[in-house]
Amino acid sequence: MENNESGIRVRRSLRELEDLYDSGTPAPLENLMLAWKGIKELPVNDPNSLFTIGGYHGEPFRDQGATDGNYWGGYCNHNNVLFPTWHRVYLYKIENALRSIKGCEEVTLPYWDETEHESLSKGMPWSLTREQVSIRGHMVDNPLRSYKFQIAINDNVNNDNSTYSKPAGTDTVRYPYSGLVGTPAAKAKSDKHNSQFSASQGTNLLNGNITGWLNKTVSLPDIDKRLQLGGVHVLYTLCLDAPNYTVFSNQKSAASWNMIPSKDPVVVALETPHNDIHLSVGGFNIPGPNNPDFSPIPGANGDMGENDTAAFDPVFFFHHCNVDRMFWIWQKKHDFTNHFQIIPGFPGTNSDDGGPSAGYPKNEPLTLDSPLKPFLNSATGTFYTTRECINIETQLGYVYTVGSLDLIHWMHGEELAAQEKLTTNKLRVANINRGNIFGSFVLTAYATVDGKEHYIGHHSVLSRWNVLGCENCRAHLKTEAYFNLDKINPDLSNFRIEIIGREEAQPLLNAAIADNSIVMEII
Ligand SMILES: [Cu+2]
Repeated sequence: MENNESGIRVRRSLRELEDLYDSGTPAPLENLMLAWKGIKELPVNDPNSLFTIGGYHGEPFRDQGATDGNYWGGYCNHNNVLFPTWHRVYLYKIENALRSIKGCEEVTLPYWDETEHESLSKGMPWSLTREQVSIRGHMVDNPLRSYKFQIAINDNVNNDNSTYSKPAGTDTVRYPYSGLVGTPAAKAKSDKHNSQFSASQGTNLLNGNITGWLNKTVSLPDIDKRLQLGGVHVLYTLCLDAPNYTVFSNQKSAASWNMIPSKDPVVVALETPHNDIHLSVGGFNIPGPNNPDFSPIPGANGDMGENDTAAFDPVFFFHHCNVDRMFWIWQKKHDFTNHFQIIPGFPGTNSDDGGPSAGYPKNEPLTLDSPLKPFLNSATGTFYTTRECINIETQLGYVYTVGSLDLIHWMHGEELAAQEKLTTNKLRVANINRGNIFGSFVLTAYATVDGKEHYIGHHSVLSRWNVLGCENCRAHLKTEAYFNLDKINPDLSNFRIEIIGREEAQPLLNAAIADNSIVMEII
């Protein structure tokens, strides 16, 4: 049923399953929900349990990263060239786990099509937010809404003060709620914060925040429409133009590409809109003062907003499935469905760029043959590599239905080359030291035109709960952001940046801006 005639798994939009469910064919969505219920209930040491698989991404930390903030104790790769492929195999593993549940052998992982019309107008599919759902005639707690930690997660990283620990029985939460419960003081604060919202208010605020992030645009005619940055919809669209895998794959490489002197428009990495969705679901407000829906809720700290526990919230996998779909669309568009290269030595190709993650030594070059730990390929008995998951259909055996931003036919070769090339000045914001920043944050840029300040773009960084006191982070986790200026007067005094982070980090962020250590220049 979820496989096509040739036995290839077909991953559909979650809303396709909802439509079937609402029109008398409930089985595909019901089976998906039963599969999720199944992996959530498996013992924590079962390799197919959500606790085990969700835990590969971040907490519970292992190796040096369990206590040493110089390492990342999770296996996930971010801010480096393994980001798209590590997560590609990760999704494949959870899909197999879902299919291990009795009666769910045909289930495939659906994607949350984040840029189709209904998402843009309503936010998350209802099947991810409804409190209770009917499965085979019984009302049950919706398995896709959250996960209750079966055992405690203990944050033992130096300087974290256990704030990010989660006692057994804690539920994952999303915006506007807070899941910081690691200390009695943090728990008391979160309980008070969370009691402000009923469940339906919470869902409405969440969807309002998500649609704000999705639809954010620049309303400044001085910037050509095609050069305007903006929210998730704009950024997913623009990332499809990234010219090669290295810069498409991650923010570190894209930033280094953007730094090369040229009048080319800003290149957007796939990781960038991906970060935005994490922050919108996890607890960051839409950037920008002129957004009509701007409703700051300080203290929101959902799991999706930091890498530590993001992958325990089921929505993580529906989001990443869409990210993987966008990766495949980019591959089709650029004729990279069977091969692509990693530029040797380019920034973003070293294990230090993102962590290093669990199982990776410091200063190790990342290549098409780097192991994607801890995912074993049963055919070879060794860890999967990027080279083994380039073609989703021939190597992993799945395809996507045609969703938003996808086309049946993509222009190639001459047709593509004949397109008009755009040129622009860019604003570069650099020397933002993530070692001084507590958790994830959003940098927003504004330009003053005719006496009025306008949003011209933002840059989201998905991080870990705490990178303070991390020597390696100080050396390597410098963040940069770039913004297209087109016809805006490039006098630096016309621009202002703002960095919004966690409540606890805000004084440090304000200080960083005030002491002028952040570099701004026009290139
Ligand atoms: Cu992610």
